[in-house]
Amino acid sequence: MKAFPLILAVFFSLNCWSLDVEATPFAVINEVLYDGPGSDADDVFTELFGTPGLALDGWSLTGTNGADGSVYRAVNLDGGVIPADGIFLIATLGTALGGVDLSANVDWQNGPDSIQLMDSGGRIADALQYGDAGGFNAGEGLPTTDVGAGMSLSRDLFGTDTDDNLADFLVLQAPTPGSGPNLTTVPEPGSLGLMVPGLLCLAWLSSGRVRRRWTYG
Ligand SMILES: [Ca+2]
Ligand SMILES: [Ca+2]
Ligand SMILES: [Ca+2]
Repeated sequence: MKAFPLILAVFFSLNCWSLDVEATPFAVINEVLYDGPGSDADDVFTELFGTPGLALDGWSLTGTNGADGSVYRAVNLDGGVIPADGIFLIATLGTALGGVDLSANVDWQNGPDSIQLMDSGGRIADALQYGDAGGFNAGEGLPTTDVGAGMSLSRDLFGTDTDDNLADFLVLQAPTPGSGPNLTTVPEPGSLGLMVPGLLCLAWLSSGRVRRRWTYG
């Protein structure tokens, strides 16, 4: 490949990346374990993924009952701050887990139920429906799997959020509280892999339809 097109592609790829990282501060539900192998309380956890330094004052997590659509619990996140690695770990008081950022009752009902992340303005920043509750589904897109004891539901290594729970959440047999999933390989882009997103980014920027990758809801 000629050097100039490659340099151009890299330039616009990096430009796209800088748009991503400069996007509005955000937080999403990243990983949830709600059904422990024994009693749930010592195993369960909920991870948020978000912008480092984002203060969670006024934010909350709510659990919605898939049987009737009622909110059965609200967990106040006041005082929480998304740490440098972007992963905010919440576990119950007395948990066996280390590295907990906030102790709260995140022993959510075993599904089908849902969890909503509410921002400081009372808007739904993100939502996860696990198991199909039919007319009482309160997640995003299609519900993801209702997993068995000891397994978790997690976004990918990049916290990708397409607002479709079924597409976005993986079932982890080995949960990763406080860190990203143990994906062993992350494909490295070749020159074509850089060229294509670079050109797409150029077309995207030219169209004037700049949309942030991370949006609430
Ligand atoms: Ca539970
Ligand atoms: Ca979302
Ligand atoms: Ca994790």
